Amino acid sequence: MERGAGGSGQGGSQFALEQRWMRLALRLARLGCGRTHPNPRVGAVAVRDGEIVARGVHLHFGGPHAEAALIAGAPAGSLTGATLIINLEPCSHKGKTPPCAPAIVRAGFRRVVAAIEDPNPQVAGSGFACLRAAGLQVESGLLARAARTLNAPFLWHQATGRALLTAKIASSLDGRLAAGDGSSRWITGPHARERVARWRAECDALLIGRGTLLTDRPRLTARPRRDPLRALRRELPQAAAAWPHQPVRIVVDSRCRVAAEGVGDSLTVSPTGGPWVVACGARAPQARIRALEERGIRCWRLPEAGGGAGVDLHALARRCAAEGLLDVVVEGGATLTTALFRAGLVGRLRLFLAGILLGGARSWCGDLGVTTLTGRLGLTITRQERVGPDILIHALSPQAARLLGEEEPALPELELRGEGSRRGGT
Ligand code: AOF
Ligand code: ZN
Repeated sequence: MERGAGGSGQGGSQFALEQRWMRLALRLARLGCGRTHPNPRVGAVAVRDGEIVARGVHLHFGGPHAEAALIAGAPAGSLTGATLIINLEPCSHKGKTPPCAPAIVRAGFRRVVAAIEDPNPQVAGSGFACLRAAGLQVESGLLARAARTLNAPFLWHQATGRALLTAKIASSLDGRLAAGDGSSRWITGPHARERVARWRAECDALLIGRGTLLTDRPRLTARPRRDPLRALRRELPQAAAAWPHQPVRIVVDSRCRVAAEGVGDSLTVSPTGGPWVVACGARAPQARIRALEERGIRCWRLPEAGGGAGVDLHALARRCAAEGLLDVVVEGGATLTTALFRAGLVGRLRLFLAGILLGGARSWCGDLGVTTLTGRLGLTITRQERVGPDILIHALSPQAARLLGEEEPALPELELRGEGSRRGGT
């Protein structure tokens, strides 16, 4: 539930201020993107008498939680009677670090404003309960939607045990990825490419099919020109040194053919990026696996789907999560993307549309097994934006939409009744 829409007067201005502080907590949390997984992205702000007195962020996996970092860096006595604004419920369990809720009580806070509850079964409301039992005032729900979006991979993993796969596509207005001769550089403009570079710097891993590796030889490195969090990062030298983060590069190749085709060499000659992984099937020849591993490329041997369909993609999404990689961006090609949609594994879609028509057969989406309209795969379009000359559409699968509290897609017959008459329900 999103807290407190439509405040007014004294209460309203206090609410606007708290929203501003929560936005700062979310920006701080974003500094941890690509580094905290499989843990969540968490930022915190302490406020007393209307002033920010301390900030904290969870910067990397295994490191101090945002609350602990905040408390450690706060001036002596500054937290007595203060309010803690944080994008996730404080933890109450002892994991790699001590529990945060009792530390918040000891630090002298009077009130805690959180965005969302932590679904981790070790927490799941017990952090709030611990704070309340000690007499602190606790509220939850402020900017909940933004907080769920930021930690969508963590929430998805808690709910499904799998990595959250986001399909990224850059296509022509008629949904084509390339012209008839295969040329595809560049369909979208530099603004869209910069956006993709930032996603790469914030996700945990990139996933491509063997065909894309062979035809495009993508480097799959994060090379953004501008850092949207530059100002914050300057104040936190630890975060500055770590930017841009380089995601793990995963190639799906059921028989490990990249080893035989000499592509193994080109995998090792882009040292600026993250580690390469080849996700292969149980029947991949051992000699090829060894050849890749000798070059320092990891191979994940996965179960195979029936009927010679290659790697079991559910097993792949679970393996990513088991490796701690929760936020995985799929960068092509059409065969892999289609197979992932067919398997119901794509949680999010980010579709760039360029104002060009290419015609032909190279659509970004192949056969989904939909033979009649009622069998369609419904997505919830959550946002559309202009990115330079291109359009970017954000959409969620039904499962992701439910989890992230977004609306179900409107039914065509309801759309006819005019704007606003959408089917509700989460
Ligand atoms: C974080 N950072 O700032 C907060 C977290 O294994 P541990 O001890 O690091 O605990 C991880 C869990 O703690 C995590 O899954 C989440 O439920 C909770 N809160 N985690 O990594 C933080 N506040
Ligand atoms: Zn904690």
